[in-house]
Amino acid sequence: MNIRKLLGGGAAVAVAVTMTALTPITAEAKDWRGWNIHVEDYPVSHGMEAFMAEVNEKTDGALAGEVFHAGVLGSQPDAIEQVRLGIIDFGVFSLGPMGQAVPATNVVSLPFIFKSVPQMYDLMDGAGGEALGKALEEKGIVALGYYDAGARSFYNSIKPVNTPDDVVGMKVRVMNNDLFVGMIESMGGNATPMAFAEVYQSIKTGVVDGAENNPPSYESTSHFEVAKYYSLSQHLIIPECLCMSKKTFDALTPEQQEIVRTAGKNSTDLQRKLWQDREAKSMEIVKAGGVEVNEIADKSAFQAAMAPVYESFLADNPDMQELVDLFRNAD
Ligand code: BDP
Repeated sequence: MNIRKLLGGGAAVAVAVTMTALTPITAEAKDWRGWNIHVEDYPVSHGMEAFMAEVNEKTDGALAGEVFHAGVLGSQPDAIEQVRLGIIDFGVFSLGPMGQAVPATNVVSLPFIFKSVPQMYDLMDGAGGEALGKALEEKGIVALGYYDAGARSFYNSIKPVNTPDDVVGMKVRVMNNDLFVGMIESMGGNATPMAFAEVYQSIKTGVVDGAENNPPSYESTSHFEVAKYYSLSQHLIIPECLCMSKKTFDALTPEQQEIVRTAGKNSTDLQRKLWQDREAKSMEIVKAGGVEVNEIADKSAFQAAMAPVYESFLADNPDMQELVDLFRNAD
């Protein structure tokens, strides 16, 4: 682990001086830090570890680093900024919170923008991912691949949600992005933006009634233990980005960049496979834990209730029309 990076600024100089005798500075300087919000046994975490291992192996150890799990390097919005600045070298970020830093990525936070997860893969591996990749790069982030985060659905501690009306008056935690506040308000609910790490306690103590997430996150955080109703609205399909700091990436040789890109692609393929298995396993775990799961076969009422989110997004961001159409009009 790179002690100088952890300590930052002034203290780093003192440490560097005492450490030069022990470690060559050049090798030390290439130690990357990877930010991850999830626990160690999670598809994202395994994907990131595989990425780092492949990079390390193919560069014969010239590029080394460590993945820090469970959000120990800080909150998601802070970590995004740190990757942009090159303080953290890489991370897997949901494009939900990414929208605050890179507005174009907000397009994939619009409810029901993708018709299905397979369609999301097609778009993100093609024109959609390319467009968002450019926008990310302009803000200092190199997108190495788009991970799967399934579809997000509502869960709460009070009752099953079958129609948008069931959300009226409900206190729902959302990720940090105004779009999600608008989404809950469009159904008459009360939205509370909150860090991922605080959700369990907040549901338990009744600060919020519930939240929304994909099955693996609902399960791995134990939210299912305090919110026993899981209603499969699947209103958001938000891909995640294996993101590298452009500062870190630009400092590599062309050969190393190639190795990093290939490892990013391979880790994406692995993560997507692991994701499918984990989703099924997570559903089994929550059901065995006493969760009442309800399907929502016809989602049109939710689509209609959430339509104002599009209107206000496009009214505020007319320049995004083309990008929205690219996603919305895809087959
Ligand atoms: C998970 C995402 C993670 C988010 C979290 C959340 O993988 O990046 O931080 O949801 O709801 O599905 O905050």
